[in-house]
Amino acid sequence: MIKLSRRRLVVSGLAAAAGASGLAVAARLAQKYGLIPPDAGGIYGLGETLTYASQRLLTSHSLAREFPRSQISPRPFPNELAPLTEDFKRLQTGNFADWRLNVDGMVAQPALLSLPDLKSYPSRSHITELTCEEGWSYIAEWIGVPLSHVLNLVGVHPQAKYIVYTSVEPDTWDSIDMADALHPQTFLCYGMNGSELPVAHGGPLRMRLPRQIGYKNIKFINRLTVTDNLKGFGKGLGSAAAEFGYAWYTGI
Ligand SMILES: Nc1nc2c(c(=O)[nH]1)N[C@H]1C(S)=C(S)[C@@H](COP(=O)(O)O)O[C@H]1N2
Ligand SMILES: [Mo]
Repeated sequence: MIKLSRRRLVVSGLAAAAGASGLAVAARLAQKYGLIPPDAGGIYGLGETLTYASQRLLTSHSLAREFPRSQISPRPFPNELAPLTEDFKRLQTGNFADWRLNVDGMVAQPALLSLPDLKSYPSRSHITELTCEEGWSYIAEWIGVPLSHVLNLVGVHPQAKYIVYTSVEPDTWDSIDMADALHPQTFLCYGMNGSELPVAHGGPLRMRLPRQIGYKNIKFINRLTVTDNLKGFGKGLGSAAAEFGYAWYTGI
């Protein structure tokens, strides 16, 4: 409901700005201001564009809701897991001492970061809800390092527009724009409810992005690639999920 009325507001706002009416005008303006998501196209592309554009224009600085400690769900549940790879099991057996996060792409200093490296940076936490598109959700305290901290360390090129994050799980990757990447609640998350992040929830490291829906919160990430263009990744739609028809942008 809220999304619909926001969308209408933006459409009429953009159309009014152009002194004309109609979705095509809004779409042209969205394009002009860089508000086209990578999976736009086809029949539903316009809707995706307007959702993304309206969120970016109207809620670009807002925070996901945070909850008091008393609201933390007693039994957070992980969703179903694909079998973990042999490589991952080996790392797990070694308590992730040999695990590294590979940071590459449009950065001044590519980096291979260990878990102790990540934990040596200023840690932050928030108590937020993880919402699955299938209709369930739970609240947990998430602990990690803001993605912005790591991006500042490696020195992101000014032309960069997206961060692609890849899981050890085969064919599992996603991306976010710089607004979400630099958002204060976007974490490289290594802890949950006062403990290490359990493997079932994506340990040793997951993306935690409370402004977007569950499936953007990729588990077991081991690579971040900074880029100005998503065309070279998979089918160019910005995520593995988008290749199956899920929206790339899922702002909540
Ligand atoms: N690597 C990986 N990450 C993933 C998934 C997955 O299957 N594999 N599922 C996603 C979906 S659909 C949801 S709702 C959340 C669930 O997070 P949880 O298992 O920690 O509750 O993880 C997301 N991240
Ligand atoms: Mo999900």
